[in-house]
Amino acid sequence: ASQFGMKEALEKLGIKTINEGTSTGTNNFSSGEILESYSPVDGKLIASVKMSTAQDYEKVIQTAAEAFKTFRLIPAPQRGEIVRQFGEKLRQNKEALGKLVSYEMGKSLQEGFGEVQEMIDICDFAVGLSRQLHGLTMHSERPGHRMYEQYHPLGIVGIISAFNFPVAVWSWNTALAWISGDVCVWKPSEKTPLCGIACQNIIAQVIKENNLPEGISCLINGDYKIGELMTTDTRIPLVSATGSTRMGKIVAQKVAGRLGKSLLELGGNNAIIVTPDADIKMTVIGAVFGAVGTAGQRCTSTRRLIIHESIYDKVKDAIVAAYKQLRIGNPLDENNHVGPLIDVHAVEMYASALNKVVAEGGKILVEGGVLSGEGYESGCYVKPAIAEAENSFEIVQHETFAPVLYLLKYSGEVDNAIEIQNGVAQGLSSAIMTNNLREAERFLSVTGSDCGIANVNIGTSGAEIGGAFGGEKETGGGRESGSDAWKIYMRRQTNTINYTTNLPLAQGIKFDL
Ligand code: UN1
Repeated sequence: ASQFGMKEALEKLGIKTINEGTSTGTNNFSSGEILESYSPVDGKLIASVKMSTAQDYEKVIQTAAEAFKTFRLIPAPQRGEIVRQFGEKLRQNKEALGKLVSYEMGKSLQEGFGEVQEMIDICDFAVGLSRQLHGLTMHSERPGHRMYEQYHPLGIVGIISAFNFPVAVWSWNTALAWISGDVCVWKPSEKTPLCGIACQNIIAQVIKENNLPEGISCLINGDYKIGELMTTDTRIPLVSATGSTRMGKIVAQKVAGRLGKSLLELGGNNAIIVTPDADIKMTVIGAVFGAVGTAGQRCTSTRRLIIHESIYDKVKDAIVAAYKQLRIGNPLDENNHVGPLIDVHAVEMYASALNKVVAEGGKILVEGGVLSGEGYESGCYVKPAIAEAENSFEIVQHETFAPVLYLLKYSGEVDNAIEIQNGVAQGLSSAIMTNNLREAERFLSVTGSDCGIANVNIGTSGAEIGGAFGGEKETGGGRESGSDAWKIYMRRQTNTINYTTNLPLAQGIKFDL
């Protein structure tokens, strides 16, 4: 792991050969088995992590619960100051952490840095928000009464995150949870445990420097079984989970079974509608980055292009030509556009999707394939592929976490394209490329896109942190990050205060003693 100053990056982030996977800020409790983290970039072992046992988990939850008792008493703007310091530390560690993200997960170095930038951005957002956690005041129907609502801290927030955004998604949750007065327990993906260790090391410094209670930020590492402890634990009022729809359905049912709250960010099947009025140059950039960025492993990746028949061939030719320019290889080398998939299992899913689309009658326009030879030793590098398909194909209805783009054709009005776009089980992100105001407004209207994110003249991925992030239908319905997403991290209380010497009842009810 000596390439591109990786050794220095790991040192700066406090990554050792064997790391403690169970941590409550500065103390470690790990007593489980060893989890090895191999890089999809070169197939080499980066470092190992001691996983958490059920007993370790119990210690973590007790420490978190203890920390909550004092952390909730710290005024919100002072909690904001902690998040501000965390953002500063992220700025100082941006290069190292971005590199680790790129090396452990496989996304391009630029995207690794971009992910850390998202963390910094959410910290800035949360700092301002820490002075604005306000509810409303209402007019009471009774004289001499006042009504208002306030938001109180919720408690322990459980965070289950995915490999594809191994650091940012955690920070979207923690930055808001911390200013809200909550404490967090994080289970990172087993595929990117070192990113979890690195983040925990950074926040642990902030916690220590501020003499804050142990347990504001806790880390557990392990497989789904350790995650399951969180979903069934009544001491965790909110579980925020990012990952597949399959995983989300299990988490949702477990958490709902105890009437807990869950925040779900699940699969997408995101499309760009390309209308006759689209700017073709912009369409190509948006579609190609959307489809091959992060090697197609964003939940917001572009999976389908829905192109009007009148410009179909033109758009198809331009996109196919752009794919010929793509350089696939080591993501730490900034000359490359596309890095590896996360592991060989993901490669199998990719290959099987390509077989399926052909079996269902699709036509391959840009051939896929697994790359081998020098620089591709990890076996995780694949060629981004394009297939002509029908929206009704089983495989098109399915989210394949890989760079496979389906071209679909529509005719007539934009409504027909919207129908195709909405005709999937998922509802995360969507976009339209058009210079026609009527089409754009139609797409954004009540009969338009049914997704949580609907963009005009930009692609489906790359959301800014200022907006609420999430989607409908099988995407799970949760909203993270900006806007008023903070509200789920707090409990709302309605207060009615009587400042008279009488006790009138609401709804005019008389009750004389
Ligand atoms: C995800 O893929 O889980 O919109 C999150 C984007 C990023 C976040 C993606 N800001 O592409």
